[in-house]
Order: sequence, then structure tokens, then C-alpha cells
Amino acid sequence: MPTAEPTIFERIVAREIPATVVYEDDRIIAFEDIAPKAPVHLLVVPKTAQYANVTELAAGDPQLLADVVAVAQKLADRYAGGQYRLIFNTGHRVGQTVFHVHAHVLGGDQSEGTLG
Ligand code: DGP
Repeated sequence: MPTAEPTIFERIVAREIPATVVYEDDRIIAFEDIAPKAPVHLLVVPKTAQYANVTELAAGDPQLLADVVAVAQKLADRYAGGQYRLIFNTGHRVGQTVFHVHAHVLGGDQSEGTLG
């Protein structure tokens, strides 16, 4: 079976390109977004490249989705006083650019930035 070009997030998981990693376990990695849209802007990413978006992840591995949410909460507790927005862009028309499921964790003063 032909293999697709690895996504940028697979290359971060493989340490082929650098990132500021703030959390990692056997199935999930989290790192700072390269273009932050809020004072705290982290990406929580399942290491598997199997799922392009949150709908696929929810259908294919609901426990992994629950674990992504738990990691988001843990990171928000650590970096954003426990208050945060959790965003899964789904589809290029709403701004999804990396088709490897990931959660944006946005914290800090909401007036300082939005995803757009
Ligand atoms: P989305 O638009 O939902 O597909 O979000 C993709 C995010 O990934 C976007 O906010 C920018 C971030 N991003 C893209 N390339 C890199 C990279 O090489 N390193 C890091 N840390 N973040 C990246």
C-alpha cells in the first residue's frame, strides 16, 4: 500500500523537526503552536496519523479522544489557570491546514486573540 507524505505533526513526533514539547506519553504529544493566537496556545496531538479530524478520532478511538481532552485540561491547569478553549478545526474552509487530528488549547485573556 502506498504511504502518504508524512504530516508536519508526524515529523514532530519523529523529532525530524523541532518543537517546544510540553507533554508526551506513548500515544499523545503536546507542543506550542508555531503561530500562537492566544497567550497560551498549545496543540495536543495523537501520535498516530490514522485520524485526519476529531470525527474520525471519535469514531475510531473514543478513549484516545478522551485522553486528548484530559491532557488538554492538565496543560490548561498548568499554563492557563484551568480556563481554556478547546478547538478542533475540521475542514479546510474553517482553517484546518494539518490533516492529522489535533486540539488547539487556547488560554489567557480571550480579547488578546482568536483563531481565524
Ligand atoms: P489547523 O489550522 O487547525 O490545522 O492548525 C494547525 C496548527 O499547526 C496551526 O495553528 C499552526 C501549527 N503549525 C503548523 N506547522 C507547525 C510547526 O512546524 N510547528 C508547530 N509547533 N506548529 C505548527
